[in-house]
Amino acid sequence: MAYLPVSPEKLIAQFGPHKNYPSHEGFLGRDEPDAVVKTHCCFCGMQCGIKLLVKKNKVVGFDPWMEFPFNEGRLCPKGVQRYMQNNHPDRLLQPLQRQEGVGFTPVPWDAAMEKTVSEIKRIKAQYGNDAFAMLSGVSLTNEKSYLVGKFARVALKTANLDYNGRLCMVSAGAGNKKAFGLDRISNTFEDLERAEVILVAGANVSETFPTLTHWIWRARDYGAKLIVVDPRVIPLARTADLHLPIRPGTDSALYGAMLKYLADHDMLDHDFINNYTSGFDQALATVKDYTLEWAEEVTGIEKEKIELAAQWWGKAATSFLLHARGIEHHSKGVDNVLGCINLVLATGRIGKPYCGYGTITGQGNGQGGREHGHKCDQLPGNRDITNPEHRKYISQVWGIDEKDMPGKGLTAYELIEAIHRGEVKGLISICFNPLVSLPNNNYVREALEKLEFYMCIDFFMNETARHADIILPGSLHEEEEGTVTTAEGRVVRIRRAVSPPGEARTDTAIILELAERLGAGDKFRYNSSEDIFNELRVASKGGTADYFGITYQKIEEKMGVFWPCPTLDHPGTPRLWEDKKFATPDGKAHFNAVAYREPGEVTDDLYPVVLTTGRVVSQYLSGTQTRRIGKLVDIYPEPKLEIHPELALKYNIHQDELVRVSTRRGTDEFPANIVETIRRDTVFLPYHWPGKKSANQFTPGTLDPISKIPEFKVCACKLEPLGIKAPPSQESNAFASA
Ligand SMILES: Nc1nc2c(c(=O)[nH]1)N[C@H]1C(S)=C(S)[C@@H](COP(=O)(O)OP(=O)(O)OC[C@H]3O[C@@H](n4cnc5c(=O)[nH]c(N)nc54)[C@H](O)[C@@H]3O)O[C@H]1N2
Ligand SMILES: Nc1nc2c(c(=O)[nH]1)N[C@H]1C(S)=C(S)[C@@H](COP(=O)(O)OP(=O)(O)OC[C@H]3O[C@@H](n4cnc5c(=O)[nH]c(N)nc54)[C@H](O)[C@@H]3O)O[C@H]1N2
Ligand code: SF4
Ligand SMILES: [Mo]
Repeated sequence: MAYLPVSPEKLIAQFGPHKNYPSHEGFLGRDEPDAVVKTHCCFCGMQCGIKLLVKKNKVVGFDPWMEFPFNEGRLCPKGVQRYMQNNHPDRLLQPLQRQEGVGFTPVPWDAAMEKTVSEIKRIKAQYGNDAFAMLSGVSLTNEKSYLVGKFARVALKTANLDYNGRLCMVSAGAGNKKAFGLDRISNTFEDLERAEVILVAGANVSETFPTLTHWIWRARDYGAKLIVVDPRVIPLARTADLHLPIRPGTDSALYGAMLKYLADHDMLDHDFINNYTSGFDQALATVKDYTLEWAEEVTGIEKEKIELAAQWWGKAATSFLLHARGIEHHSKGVDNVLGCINLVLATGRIGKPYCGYGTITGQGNGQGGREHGHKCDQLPGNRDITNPEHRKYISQVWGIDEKDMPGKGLTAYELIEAIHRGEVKGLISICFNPLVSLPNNNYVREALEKLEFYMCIDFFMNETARHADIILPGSLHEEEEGTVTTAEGRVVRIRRAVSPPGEARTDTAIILELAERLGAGDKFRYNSSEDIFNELRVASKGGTADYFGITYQKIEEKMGVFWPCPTLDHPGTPRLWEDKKFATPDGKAHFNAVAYREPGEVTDDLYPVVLTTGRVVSQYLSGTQTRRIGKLVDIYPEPKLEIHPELALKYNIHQDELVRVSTRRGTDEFPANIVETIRRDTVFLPYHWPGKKSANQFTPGTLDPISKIPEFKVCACKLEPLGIKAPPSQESNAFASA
């Protein structure tokens, strides 16, 4: 379903001048708020500016923050409902302990902490330090991401720390590091405005980054041509000049064929290729046989459309290429990203006004959270945990001996495999709901049951927490100071509007106390989030993600600062590569040879239909937060299987009929939603639900060999109609109490 962002002009037309529409000034129907706090939305990577209205230590509403440059007051359906989490009846207010035969019972903080710490010590003593693992998430601020990274290495002393960005941006990160030596979008979204061609690959922008749609439409108003690559006619594709309905899992074939076409028709920037890049000849040699006919065969896109896309891309003076999880959630995710980058480099359109490239970061702090060291292979500043120089520098900042710094650990899904093998026995998770979000979740559930001890820090009881021994009530976004880095690379301030209710504590306070009780308190002396940020600045200094020159005050004054920002007098870097000096060891941008390879699982006689998974506009990720907000549930109460009328006819499936979906990993039933907006050989299931409604009971544990991202976007399934109409959804009443 399309969501059209509301422009400030429209609001003013509808409600009159600012003071007349529901704001703190007019504040129709409510008391005056005690405070109005300028902060950012807690959900996606756009990090729209928002003003929260606070009354008696509760967030009671919001106001648009017109001056924040990216969204200029616009918000999407999730943004306008986010405040409903605060003061929600499901909020965890006390530590809980699971007791056999009883279930969860409240316990005092001291007992919950003591149990956790004694189990950590026992497991480490019995099985070794790496047998205790930690999983983290990038809804956490930069300060908390940094703190978790340090906590795991210095207090837990484990190598096995990873994070939910492993399911999200790692293919893009790995591709960007290979090509540019640095992992950030090249330009701000404002540079979309005068791009002549915009290519959007595997990004359902209007539903997943709704406020970004505005910048793409602005470009269209100036005459830009919009190309959308997606197996579905997503809302953005309905306003595109060219839609390429790709067969899932075949993107690198498309970009390879386009590269060959550019070379065959001499639509290359030779000066840029010769002077500022390496590897072009090899990249081109790899795709020498990728004709338009071959690409049509592999991708299922008519060759005329591929040719037109290549011509538009080749001839444009300015352009912007954006991609998201549609091309990245693959066992060839890094290849797909490199295929896109090759097209950008071949035409030399980067590092200039209106010439941009980048992945659209998914989670709220998906950008900052992938820079400051809670990945299994990373130290702060996007440093490498296996690099002796990097280890030495961070050990110095942390005041530890380098030989005590753990090495590279296992990635998120590999940790689940290690639990099955009996190598990992204990787990802490914060800000992650792996039972819903990891692939092959029946296998994940079995792993959780095998753990000897599991502790979860969250503000709601998520589905994974139901398998925990201890649950600690942590904090919402609006309950702590901090910073996040938006999808544009802009570091912005998150403001504390209220304090945690009941006995809930801030995430930071919980981690600091655990560190203290584990005997590492002397390494964790901070009086504020700003103290942590100031240490992060030093730790990032000299790394590729250099934040040293960014201070809380500077962010305040400039409404955000773009990294890299290496010195205090540096203004920050909204546009990368203007000097054409790339962050690779040789200073050049690297082409990479990308040979097309099939997805991990292809269709066959038993499983003849392609299944792909993703999102809807009103639900967020594993749904822990948005499935609790009534108005968002009402927009899309439960998962439906999108299927094309021709495929429905073939299997005799009717609208709203229950369809049994089976893959090699699971079987369950979903109502059919027959739509013409999807390929005839593909079905789509949104993934925001647990248990019987979960898409991840079907997805495989196949990983990209480099990024270790799971292949969420393609597997083989079979469909059987059950001849029964699906009962009306009970979701709104059953679940969402706000
Ligand atoms: N409403 C909402 N917004 C969100 C989120 C949310 O959960 N809900 N999550 C946030 C996060 S963390 C993320 S990562 C982003 C994700 O943002 P997106 O990547 O835009 O979201 P997805 O729905 O996962 O996938 C995007 C598109 O990929 C297409 N696709 C599937 N297979 C292929 C393929 O093989 N090739 C190509 N080219 N396309 C394919 C799907 O049809 C889908 O339209 O959204 C962020 N914003
Ligand atoms: N099939 C399929 N699976 C997918 C995807 C897909 O497209 N298809 N997409 C993948 C992607 S891109 C992503 S990003 C992952 C996301 O996977 P998850 O990280 O599991 O998703 P979330 O719902 O964000 O879970 C975060 C948990 O953290 C809690 N939380 C949020 N903010 C805070 C905070 O500030 N402090 C604390 N303590 N807790 C907090 C929430 O309440 C929630 O329980 O899912 C992946 N899984
Ligand atoms: S676009 Fe993203 S950041 Fe903006 S309001 Fe919606 S969910 Fe929040
Ligand atoms: Mo994500």
